[in-house]
Amino acid sequence: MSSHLASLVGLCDGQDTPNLLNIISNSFRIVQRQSTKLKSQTMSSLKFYYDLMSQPSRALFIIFRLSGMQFEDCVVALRNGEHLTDEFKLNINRFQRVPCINDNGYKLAESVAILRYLSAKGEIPEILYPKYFAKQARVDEFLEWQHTTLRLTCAMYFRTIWLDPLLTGRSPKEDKIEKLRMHMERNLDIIEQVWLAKSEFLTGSTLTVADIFAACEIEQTRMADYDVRIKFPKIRAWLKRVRHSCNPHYDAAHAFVYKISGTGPQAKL
Ligand SMILES: N[C@@H](CCC(=O)N[C@@H](CS)C(=O)NCC(=O)O)C(=O)O
Repeated sequence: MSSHLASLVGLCDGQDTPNLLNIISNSFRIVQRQSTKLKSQTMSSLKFYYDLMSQPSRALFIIFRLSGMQFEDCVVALRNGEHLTDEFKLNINRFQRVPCINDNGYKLAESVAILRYLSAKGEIPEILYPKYFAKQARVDEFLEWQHTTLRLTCAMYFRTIWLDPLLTGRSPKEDKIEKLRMHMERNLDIIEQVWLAKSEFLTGSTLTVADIFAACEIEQTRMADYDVRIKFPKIRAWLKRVRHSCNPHYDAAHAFVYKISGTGPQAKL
């Protein structure tokens, strides 16, 4: 068990916490072993700092792998507080978050900025992030929209129901859960009714980075035992298409999420 997480757990009295933490630690060991294997195959001047527990990290991980990009795998264990050190702040990311990159000395944070930077460098295939301005703007429209809507509400739901109780040993009140669920479902409904109204993917007939960012946010709610498939049949079918289009990288990125939630990609939650 990590010392950072263990010290947080020292503050709480939840009965199930140690077991859950063991599962988490074991899962991370497996994912990290896979990452280390990858590292030896992909030494390059682009360093990619990420944690597969983080939704935007997973999105970039999938996009980089689909793009066939060479990058050096730099796993940052958020659970150990590795991003909270002065060294990380000074040398890796002054905002102390993941994902971030160091491209031959050029440091950059913020997943969408990283995506646009690498696209401008010609690293991201046009099919995933279009170059034609009107098509690109449609994908950008989604990327701008999602921050304060889909991402915010799914992340709050996950955090309140899964992460905070793990760290504090206290469960959220029912009315709070209900309110967060309503906010999240309002945005899931917009995905279903607006973004997926006329097309197979969010911004058209083919997969783009918009779908990958969105899917990674929605997948996170599995860990809070939320089954998006029950109320949202279009999202259910779309998630299958996204996974199919991105695999094997989608499942590699979500191995930890599947493990923690106890749900494989095919499973009903
Ligand atoms: N807007 C940022 C979000 C980055 C972010 O919030 N990362 C989280 C993980 S999903 C993080 O590093 N959290 C660490 C912390 O807050 O201490 C992006 O899209 O890259």
